[in-house]
Amino acid sequence: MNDSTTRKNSKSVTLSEPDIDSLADRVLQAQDAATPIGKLTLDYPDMTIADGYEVQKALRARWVARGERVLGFKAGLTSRAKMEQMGVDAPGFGILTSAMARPENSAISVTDLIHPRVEAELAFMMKDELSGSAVSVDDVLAATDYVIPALEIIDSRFEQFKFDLESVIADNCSSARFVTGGRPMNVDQLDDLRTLGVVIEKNGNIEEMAATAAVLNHPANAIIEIVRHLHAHGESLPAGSLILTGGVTAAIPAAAGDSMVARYQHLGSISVRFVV
Ligand code: 0L1
Ligand code: MG
Repeated sequence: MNDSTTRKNSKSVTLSEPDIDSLADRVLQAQDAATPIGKLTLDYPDMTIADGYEVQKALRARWVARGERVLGFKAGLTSRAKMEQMGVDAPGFGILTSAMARPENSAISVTDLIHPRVEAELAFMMKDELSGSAVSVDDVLAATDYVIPALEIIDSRFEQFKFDLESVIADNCSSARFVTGGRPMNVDQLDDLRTLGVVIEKNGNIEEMAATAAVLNHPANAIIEIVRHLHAHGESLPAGSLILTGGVTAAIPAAAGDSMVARYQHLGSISVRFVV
């Protein structure tokens, strides 16, 4: 095992509290000012994934202190296309807050963003709490109220969208905005959550297409990973959480003037447009 693998796998928190606070302030400032920064490992080369989650936790405390409500969680980097696009080999998890939610068909301002990209995802609304390290796909489906199409607008705060897992986790896995829409459905109304086709159009042209199995072979697996992650941090997944399970394809860059539509088999379509 080389040094970098050892570092990436490390579950130990190595940063001091003042360093965690200072990195959370650095990321928050970059998010609020829409100004890119260098990846955090340039200054903290020994930073671990556990450190990244500590910075994310400090970021969450800052959002909550200014009145944002935690609405749920996101899993990112859950499809092969996304992992290859970003050059990482494991999923990451983040928090969804009320400040990130936008209405369906809304105009998203790019002025508050650095270099937005769009991902089409399957979102789950949970009706029951899930906890522990041994949750199954059936457990996830039984605890799901409904599934619904979602578009996530990600916006890495790192220059040129270049980062490592430690840094991107500290940046809440690039979360920026998200939209849910289309037709919500109960899971028992759908034959198989793995075989739902998704076609993504940008400015009227088909840009990407995939089936929902692209996400960890079954999008419920993303929720299993989130529950395990929360369990490892002494938390559970509360009832009422919205979960974004990850982009089914590589993320698509967006600029002012662009419109995006994702069409989902059985679940309708969802769209956003981008303005200055
Ligand atoms: O939601 C995502 O898959 C994004 C995770 C972070 C990596 C990225 O910014 O592409
Ligand atoms: Mg995503």
